[in-house]
Amino acid sequence: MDNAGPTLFERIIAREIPAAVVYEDDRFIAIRDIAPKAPIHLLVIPKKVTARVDEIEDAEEMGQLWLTAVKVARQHAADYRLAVNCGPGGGQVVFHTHIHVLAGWENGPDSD
Ligand code: DGP
Repeated sequence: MDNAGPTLFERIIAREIPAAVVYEDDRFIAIRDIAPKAPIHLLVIPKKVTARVDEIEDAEEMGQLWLTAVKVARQHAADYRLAVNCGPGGGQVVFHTHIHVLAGWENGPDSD
């Protein structure tokens, strides 16, 4: 990470920017995506900042991130898609690691 100042998601965690928070504990926050690409579209975000998921080297940290994403997903849907965009070429635009939780389609993700 460089020292370019707080990330967008750090500012959301600090309540400097409003967001619809659906889950929070001491290590993670989950919010509704501002531009949803599914009927349910959440972002699960570690409070410990890394720019992209492949910067997380600690297995416990990585495990807790995915366990939290699954927990949050199950709180909203029985079936869901978890997705990570990694780097500009992977579609990432916010460089603070996050997992997308996408769900709520009538007949699966390719039905709408
Ligand atoms: P990615 O492409 O993986 O970096 O996804 C970033 C997501 O963040 C994108 O789906 C839109 C969402 N997003 C961007 N700005 C905001 C914001 O200010 N608030 C919320 N809740 N979501 C945002």
